[in-house]
Amino acid sequence: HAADAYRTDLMTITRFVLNEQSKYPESRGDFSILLSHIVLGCKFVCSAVNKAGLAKLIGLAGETNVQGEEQKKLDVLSNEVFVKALVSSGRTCILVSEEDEKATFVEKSNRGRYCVVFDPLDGSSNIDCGVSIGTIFGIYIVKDGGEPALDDVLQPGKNMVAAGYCMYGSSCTLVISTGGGVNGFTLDPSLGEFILTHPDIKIPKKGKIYSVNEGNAKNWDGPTTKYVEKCKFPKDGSSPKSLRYIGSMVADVHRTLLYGGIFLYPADKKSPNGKLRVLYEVFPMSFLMEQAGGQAFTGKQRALDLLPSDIHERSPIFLGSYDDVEEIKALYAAEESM
Ligand code: P6P
Repeated sequence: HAADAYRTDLMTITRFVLNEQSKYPESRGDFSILLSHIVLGCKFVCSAVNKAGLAKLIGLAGETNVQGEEQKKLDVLSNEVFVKALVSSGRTCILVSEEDEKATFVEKSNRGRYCVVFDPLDGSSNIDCGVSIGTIFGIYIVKDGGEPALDDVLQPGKNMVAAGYCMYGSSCTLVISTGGGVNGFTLDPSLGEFILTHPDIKIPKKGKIYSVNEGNAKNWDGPTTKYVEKCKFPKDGSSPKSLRYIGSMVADVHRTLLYGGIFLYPADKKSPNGKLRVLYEVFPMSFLMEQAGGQAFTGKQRALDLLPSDIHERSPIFLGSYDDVEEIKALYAAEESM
């Protein structure tokens, strides 16, 4: 049974992806090589995050990133590690990082077919208090012919070939989809390997949790206000939903994926496009939710249909259990028809 399999028949992420890729006879193993470099980055960040308190890596590096936020040393470190790992894989041609204003175009001699969009350390404002943080990534294949250009990464999320996140918490968990469902792997530090621990994750069709920053309630629009009201004061006699909000997207989304419910970062009067970034927060998490049987909505459309025009563009996002997202879609549709 599972314990024996764990001891003798280790399903590592490398082996798992090789199995997946063997379904595509034309695949040349490039994706597996790319993924092994992403995994290397995650292992490094996991180790650095765990040692942060000891190594005094915590605290401001004094620099600010393109978002104008104070960068913590771990942000800087994580970004550098991922960029170097991805370039050295020889399988990438464009990189977009939350930490870098401009996209990185890999020089010709070391180029591959993949474009990786990533947030190397999302939720970094939580580093100092030990709340789980994470790396989020999405992968596109460069459009045919021609020199790599920005429109190779300004594609709708539905064109991603893979997406995932690595959560640095009580354990280091990597959740990924290559289009055939969602699987979770946990790092065994004694082996230095990610082992399959959450095969074929499916999100419950409906959940009992809503996850939103209620502190923004004053600025919400009508449908969001109505929906949250419904969560707290259900009119159909059902029990109110519980509120769980960690303020670290990877942690909030991971709980939503496993337990069900809905995660919301709505637009508001102050931020008409919400706060979360399309390419490396909204798209990867929406991709995973759909692959796990849930859905993701921007308030106007299916999140993965969105066509971004800027690499750091933001969008409102409502994602999670299929039925819960349906409810907020109905409220926005009703508003549309008024
Ligand atoms: P707020 C963290 O800074 C982050 O980018 C996401 O990880 C998280 O979901 C969101 O911002 C939290 O934002 O405005 O609720 O603090």
